[in-house]
Amino acid sequence: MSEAKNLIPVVLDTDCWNEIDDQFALGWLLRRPDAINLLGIYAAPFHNKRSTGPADGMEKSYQAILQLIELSGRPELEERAKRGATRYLPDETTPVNSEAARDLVRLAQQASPGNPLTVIAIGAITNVASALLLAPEIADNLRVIWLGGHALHWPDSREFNMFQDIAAARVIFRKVRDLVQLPCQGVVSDLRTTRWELEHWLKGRGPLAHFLQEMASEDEETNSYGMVRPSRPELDELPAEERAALPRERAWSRVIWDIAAVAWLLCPQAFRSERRPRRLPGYGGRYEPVLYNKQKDFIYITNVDRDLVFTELFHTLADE
Ligand SMILES: [Ca+2]
Repeated sequence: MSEAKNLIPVVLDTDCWNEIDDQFALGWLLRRPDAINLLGIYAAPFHNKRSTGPADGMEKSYQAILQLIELSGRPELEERAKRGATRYLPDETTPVNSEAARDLVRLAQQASPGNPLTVIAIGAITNVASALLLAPEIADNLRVIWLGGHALHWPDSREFNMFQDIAAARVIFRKVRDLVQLPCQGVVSDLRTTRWELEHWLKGRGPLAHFLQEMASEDEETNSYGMVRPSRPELDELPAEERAALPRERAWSRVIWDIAAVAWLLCPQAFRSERRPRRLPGYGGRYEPVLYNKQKDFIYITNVDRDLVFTELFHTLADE
């Protein structure tokens, strides 16, 4: 029990099935029981081509969370996975009640401003906003690390996690005292990796690492970058006319966005940040003018060193 005193109490809020990056982030947390006390893993709603709507996206994310827990050999965490919202916030004052939101309220009520609960949020932030609307008194007991929106110098703020539920994002920016924002385009977009790097570090290096490598390699988006071509030895054996008919191979790399939020906690030396006055995410796809109130600043990430982050991530995911 004394060991638990040194662990960071964390919950993760994740749209785990929306693409391939959430699984890397969750896998990273699951592989650090020496540092993280993962108290809750919440499924967030999402709607893109991998779901038929927010409810379906949430359910698929819940199933993906359970799969990762199993692959990581941490069955004791299964009961900490919770289903989240089946819709986005209808407005900025009405919560979407869910098992996840209620669990977050419960855990946050056990925390305090001096010993806050860290919330890593890597999807539309509906569940966290709903908890704050259900129990406004928990606001000062949370430290929220959110991957959402774009950099302030980017032409707009129409980022997937943000635009799906702008009302929720505004609740977070208004109410959370201790807030870290990791902007996607312009900052986190530096976190690119390649097929070759993933194979080198993860292939055959344990069930979780191997799963993540295969998932990334077989993903439709990855293949759209030109990975459908045969590898070099197979290519050389093809008749010249078949080789000539293949599409031109492209260089490619891919951003693994969501690992940034975990890295902020476990690899802070990779980041530069500054305290800035808050600007609410606007409904028109831009940040609004500066909001001056008692919670007037937040931690805004300006740079990330991708080599430091991926070194830490790969060493953690792979069996040595
Ligand atoms: Ca995500």
